[in-house]
This record gives sequence, C-alpha cells and structure tokens, in this order.
Amino acid sequence: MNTPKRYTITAALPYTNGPIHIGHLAGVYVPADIYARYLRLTGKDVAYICGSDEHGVAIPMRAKKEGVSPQDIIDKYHTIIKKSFADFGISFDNYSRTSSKIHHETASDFFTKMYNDGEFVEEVTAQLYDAEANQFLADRFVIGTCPKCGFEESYGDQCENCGTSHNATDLINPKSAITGNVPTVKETKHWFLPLDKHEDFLRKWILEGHKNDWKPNVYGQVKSWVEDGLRPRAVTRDLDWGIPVPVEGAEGKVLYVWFDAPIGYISSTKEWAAREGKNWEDYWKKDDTKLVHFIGKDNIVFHCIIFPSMLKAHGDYILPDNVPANEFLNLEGNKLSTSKNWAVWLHEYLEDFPNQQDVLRYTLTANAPESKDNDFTWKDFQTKNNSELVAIFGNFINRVVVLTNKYYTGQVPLAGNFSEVDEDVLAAVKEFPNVIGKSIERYRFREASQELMNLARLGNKYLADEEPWKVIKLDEERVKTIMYVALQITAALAVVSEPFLPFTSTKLKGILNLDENLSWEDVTEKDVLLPAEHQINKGELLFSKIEDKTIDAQLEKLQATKLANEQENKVVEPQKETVEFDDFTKLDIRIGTILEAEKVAKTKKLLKLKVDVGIDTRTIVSGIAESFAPKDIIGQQVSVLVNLAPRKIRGVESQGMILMTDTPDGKLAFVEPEKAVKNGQAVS
Ligand code: B3M
Ligand code: ZN
Repeated sequence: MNTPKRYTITAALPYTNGPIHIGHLAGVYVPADIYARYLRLTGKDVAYICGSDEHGVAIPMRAKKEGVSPQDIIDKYHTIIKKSFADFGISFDNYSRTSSKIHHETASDFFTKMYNDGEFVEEVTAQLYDAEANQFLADRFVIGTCPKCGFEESYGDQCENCGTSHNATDLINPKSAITGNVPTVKETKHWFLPLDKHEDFLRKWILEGHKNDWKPNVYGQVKSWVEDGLRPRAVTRDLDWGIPVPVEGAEGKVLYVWFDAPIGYISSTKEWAAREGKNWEDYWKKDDTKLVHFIGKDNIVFHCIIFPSMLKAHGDYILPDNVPANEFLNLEGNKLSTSKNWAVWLHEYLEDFPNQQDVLRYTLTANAPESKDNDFTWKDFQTKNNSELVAIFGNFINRVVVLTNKYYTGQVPLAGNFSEVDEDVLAAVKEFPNVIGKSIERYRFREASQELMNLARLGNKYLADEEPWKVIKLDEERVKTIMYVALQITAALAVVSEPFLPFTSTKLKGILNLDENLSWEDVTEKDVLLPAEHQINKGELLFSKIEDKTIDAQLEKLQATKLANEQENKVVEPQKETVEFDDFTKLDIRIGTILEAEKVAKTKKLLKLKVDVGIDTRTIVSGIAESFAPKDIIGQQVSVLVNLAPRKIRGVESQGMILMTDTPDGKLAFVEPEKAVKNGQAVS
C-alpha cells in the first residue's frame, strides 16, 4: 500500500477465563506493542486497540465449575488482565470489553446489516444435542476426533492440534464435554456465513495479493484451507451466554463468539474515538488506513478467512494489510496450558520481579516464536538478563554516566577533532533507526531487538577500544571527545530502545536529562543529541544481575505444578488377566501387627519386620524404608499375604508380604482395617 495516513493495530482480545501468560505476551501483545510504540515514535497516527473477549464458551463452563455466574468470571479476569497489561507497559490506546453496551450494539448492527443484505443462509439442520444437559453441543461443549488430523480431543469449532476450523457435526466420535454422553441430534435453525461464496475474493486478495508480504506460516495455512474448499459456517448458537441474535424467530440464540469478538476491535475503536474526539470511521473505513491484526497461530482462520469475509460482505470496511501471526511459545519444553497451570502468569511475574518488566519483554522478543514454536526457559531468561541487558546495555550506560560525572561533574564535554573511528561510530549510530525500523516494519521483532543490542555493543566496543580511563592520564582533551561520542550513543539508545524497553528508556532519558520529545528520525537526522555543556544526572542501575536462587525458585514452582498434574493424571493401570475364583481363594491374606522394625543393612529401601499374624510371629522383609521410619510403625496393623512361599531377600528369609498402596504424593501407605481387629483376621 502507499504510505498510510494512519494505523489501526489490533491485538487479539484475550478470553476472560484466565489470566495472561508469557505465551500470550510473546505471541501477540509484546510484538504489537513494539510496533505501536515504534510507529508513534516515528510520528504516525496510531490506534492500538484491544479488549476482553467475554463471550467465549469456556467462560460459562468455568463459571459452572466454580459455582459462580459467568459475569463473576468475566469481571474477575477482565480486572486482572487489564491491570497486568497496564503494569507491564502494554500501551493500548484503548482496552475495552465485549460485554459493553457499545459492543453489543455494534455487533448487533453488523449482523443486522448483513442479514438485511441477504448475506446469510438460514437453515434448519440437525445439530449435536445433550439431552441430559438439555443443551445443544457446539464449540467447546463437544469434543471428538478431528476429521482432518485425527487428534482425539478436537473442539466442535476448531482443532487445537492442526488449527482447522470445522462444524461440530464433522467430529468423529463426538462426546459432550458437560456430561460425557454421546450426543443425539436435534433440529435447530441457524444462520450461516456462506464462506464458499467468498472463496474467489479470498483467493484474489490473499493467495494472489499477499503472496510475498504475508508470513509464510500464515499464507500457507490460508492457502491450504482455501484449497480444501470452504463451506458455510454457522454464526449463531443455541446458548444463553452471548449477544442475542437480533432477528425475529431467534429467541434463545446468540451470536457465535467468533462472529462478535473481532467486531470488538471496531467497538473498542469507537470507544476510544469518542473519548479522544476522533472519528472512528477513519480508522476502519478509509483506504489510506493500514489495518494490522496481531494474533497467535490458532486464530489465523478467523482473522484471515472468516472476519475478512464478514468485512467484505458488510461492505463498508477496509481489510487487514497484514496478519503477522506468531507460532507458539512453550515453557521449559512443554506446551503452555491455562487449565494445567503450566505457565508463567503475568500478574505473578510482576509480583516476583518488581520493576523488571523490560527483562521479560526483552527475553520474549529476543526469543519470539516468529517462524517456529520456541521454548521459554528460566535459564535463558537469566542469561539474556545477565549477559546482554546487564553486561552489554547496562554496563555501557553505566560506564559513560559514571565517567561523565567523575570527569566533568555531569556536563557533556566539548568535543575536539573527531578521529576516523569517531566519525565511523557516529555515522554507524545514525544508521540504527533505519535498520531497526525496517525489521519492525517487516514484523521481524527478534531481529530488531538484536540490532538494538548491537547498538549497545557498538558503544561498549568503542569504550573498550578507546579506553578513556587510561587516556585521561595522558591526554585530557582526547578524553573529552571520546566521552562526547559515547554520550551521543547513550542518547541514541535512550530513544531507539523505547519500543522494546519502555521502562528502561524512560529511566535512561531521566538519567541523561534528555528531551522527552526526541523522535526516531532525530537520531538519524540530528548531528547532536546531547550538546556540550548539557547537564546529565547521577547514574542509577538500569538492570541488575539475576541470581541462581531466584531462577531456582521459579523452577521449583514449576516442578510443584508438574507433580500436582502428574498425580491428577496418573493413569490407573489396566486390569490384569482374570483369575478363577479357586485361584483367588488360594491367597491367604491376614491382618497382622508390626512388633519390631529395623533397617536391612546396606539397603535404602528394605525394612526387616517382626509381624504377629495371629498364626505366629514371623519375619517379613518389606520395601517400605523410604516411606516409613522403623520407630513410627511399631503397633501398626497391616494386611499380610501369609502363604507366599518364603524367599531370601538380602540374606534374610521373608515369610510373607505386606500389602501396600501408593498415595498421591508418591509415598506408600498400608492397607489397614478401619478399626483395630484381631491379628489373624482374614481379608477376603
Ligand atoms: N479470544 C483469543 C484466543 O483464541 C481469542 C481471540 C479473539 S480475537 C477477536 O485465545
Ligand atoms: Zn486437527
């Protein structure tokens, strides 16, 4: 497109069924924020839009599970999410919510216009139904095998494994997520968006028009769907949570959440425009507006096929110029999961690492899952902080600020003649905004963040090569020039780091006493960012080292989650082969009491027990030493298989076996009578 007049940047609306985690940040909010901040710094007119997605089916499901109302759930998470974004420095121009009045009206009107224009197909079809729950089963209410990839836990509207979007009736072996029942079918009326009708448009617009500028992962997915053939998709649901379908004969029906949610971008823009005295339509209806959707890869079909078809069918709207979807971020080798609590939650990070927002921003950007899934590890987080932010960026700034204060009481010295090296360095600095800007404009945020670090590296190298702390003893005039050059680099860093490290940038501008309004272009165009005699302030540390114990604490937290999940999911072992009753009665199990216990020498697991089994008192060797101390089990009643053939274990003859079971925390427990019984009592 020609140079845009304004930008509408949207970030996927998070579902309010849980807090924000690092996967959301790395995939969507951090890159979108870098993009928005960069554009603002280059003087562009930007609307950076987001809000809570509050009609997702997961919300009433979670409410039911917690025994509260869906409204309670959305209020709770909307508040947590909104606050954590703000505390993290995500610079939305507006953060709305889809339960708002303006959104209900906007979505309703959008549907009505399409309805009146005959853009929907109305059809009575047989849909999956759970008679016990008295509910139609669509979306997350039904789970079954994906017809495309064979994944056994696909949702009714989308397979989380392969990303395909389908109709609930396409699932193989569907099961109700509410009762587990196999659904029946029942007829119901719905409105369908005939995607097949929009296929030609999608082919031209994306497959032909965006072959070269959309990311290959996005383009490839779209291509495969279009080539598989598109089918009508129902955009209404039989549910009681959502926006009522605004036509007659649709009582008890609501809009499909993926119909209303993207319209949330529009209603959030309206809210912002009303507050800021702008015209929202400029941002959605004018061809010289560049619309960019930041999303995760599981949302591609909705933003590249369904929403554009809606915008096109409605008729008044522009289409996205790009949809730079990211792949997924994993955590310590495993898929992030809200339900399994396998995540680093933003609100918890902010508590555990106060004032260290930029460390996480930087780590997530430097390791962003731009072209493939990536892994977040706490070790890498520590390394990025200690070896890059502290050792390169922070170290450079600190040296310059300390020396300037030491040599010149904080006043920028007057430079003498520049050496060739000085000239080269100053020229190189001016190139950085262009280089970084180009990467950002191509949605290559990792690359951009590395270029930012390269600017700090340049500064570090310059100081290390010029060694002002040595030269000061020989040539004070030369040192003035060196420090002058170094100070210009610190100022450039303060400006161009802003999109990536906004808190650091603000702090650094404060230390340098730098004009807040310096723009991106100023770094390239101005010869001097910090003129001679300009007074800077005393230094303060921009980054501090993260110790091993801090990282270990985070790893322990994850370990605890892992254990809890393992216990919860522990598979019950399949039943063994059947035995005849006669075989069973051959086993003689009695209640006995432990009279003595001692460790078997040189073993970790074995205890030698004396057990009164009623018939006699006998020696039994049992592998329970890791779960029980000998002194704690004297007097304990236990179940004993008494007619097991005796066998020697570590030189001790064991005359029976104590029956044990596992507890959830991985320990052993005795199988004991609920009340004390006589020794020798049979267990049958
Ligand atoms: N609520 C986010 C998700 O799939 C979904 C995005 C809506 S964007 C209009 O996690
Ligand atoms: Zn699939």
